[in-house]
Amino acid sequence: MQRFFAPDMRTAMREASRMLGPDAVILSSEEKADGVEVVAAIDYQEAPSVNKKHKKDKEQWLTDPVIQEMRQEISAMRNLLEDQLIGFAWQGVKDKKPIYASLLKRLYEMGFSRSIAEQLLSNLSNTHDLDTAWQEILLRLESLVSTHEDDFIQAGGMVALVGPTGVGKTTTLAKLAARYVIRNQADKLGLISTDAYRIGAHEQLNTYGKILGVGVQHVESQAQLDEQVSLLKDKNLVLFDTAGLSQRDVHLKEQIAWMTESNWPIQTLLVLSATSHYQVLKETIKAFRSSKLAGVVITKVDEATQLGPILSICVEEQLPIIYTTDGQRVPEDIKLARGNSLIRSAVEINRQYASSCSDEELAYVYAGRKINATESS
Ligand SMILES: Nc1nc2c(ncn2[C@@H]2O[C@H](COP(=O)(O)OP(=O)(O)O)[C@@H](O)[C@H]2O)c(=O)[nH]1
Ligand SMILES: [Mg+2]
Repeated sequence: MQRFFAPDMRTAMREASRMLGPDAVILSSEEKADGVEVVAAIDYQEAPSVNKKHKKDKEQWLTDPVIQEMRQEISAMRNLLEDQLIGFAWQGVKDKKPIYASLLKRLYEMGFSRSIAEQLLSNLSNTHDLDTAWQEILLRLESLVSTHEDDFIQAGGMVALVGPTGVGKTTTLAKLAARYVIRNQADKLGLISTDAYRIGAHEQLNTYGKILGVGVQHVESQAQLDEQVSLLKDKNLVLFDTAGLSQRDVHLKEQIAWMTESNWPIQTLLVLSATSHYQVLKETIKAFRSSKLAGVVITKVDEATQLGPILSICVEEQLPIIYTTDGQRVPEDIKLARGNSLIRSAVEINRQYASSCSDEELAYVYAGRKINATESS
């Protein structure tokens, strides 16, 4: 630490900088009768300890019971105020734009995410008649939902079904295999399973294979996969069944890598259950994105109480829907996905289950806040 005296501040600082270097810090300055006195230093160590002291004081202060009680009260007041504002905002929409509010309510009740509902409602050409506006929304929805024109597997190639456990991958694979065999020769189809983890997985697929007269190869490593695929080179279509591990499972990545990092042009279809919640679907897609998804198969449409979540996610993630399944029967319960029939089902399912959102729930969804698991975005 050093003192510098100069006729003015600028000269004092220049002098401090000349003597102590560019890292010099001014600690204090004092006006004197005939100039300025500056105290400067380098590597000044006091600042961190001052910060430490402040931090300690703050910690003590925060644990003070009186302060804690005040914090809780402020937080409760804030929540109350927010609740009221959210309620006012929704009430305002209902008063000013009743048709818009009714349409939004319908879309939320069907399980559509906030962003899709807003997209569907923006710049409607008719907002005076509920039914006309609703028809326009359904047409818009149909144009947003992307599907595949042809029967995906009939083009041949290598197609793997991936997705979480229990969504219906093996059953769907059996349905697809049967669909293929009905229209083509059984000896042009190959079946490979990479599901080495679940007890009974082999038997399940072997049984379907036997019924169809198609052999099933089970592989447990990338090398075995390469070997088996090369043995099936004369097949027109090779379908891969995969283990449905949890989307957080490390084995999943390994198994996806066998296919995506192999030299074979394997296309993947992500199998998603229509009964899953929006957030689960979102997380699943994130986990399987690396497998370069060609599209989605939606299963268990027969068990779903809403189709909004799955349709929203497919639109948001720009994933075409290839097939839908609506039952356990092999091979009957599988269809080519079609936008208009999916939307008809979504409306019908909503009518059947008549899930109804309370005004409070709607107000929260409208505000983009979660009241409970009903919000999707
Ligand atoms: N209701 C219904 N059940 C299905 C459908 N698809 C598959 N399942 C059933 O879901 C369960 C799990 O199917 P599975 O194919 O083993 O799933 P994986 O673990 O993904 O291979 C089985 O009981 C299937 O019969 C469907 O579209 N609707
Ligand atoms: Mg399976």
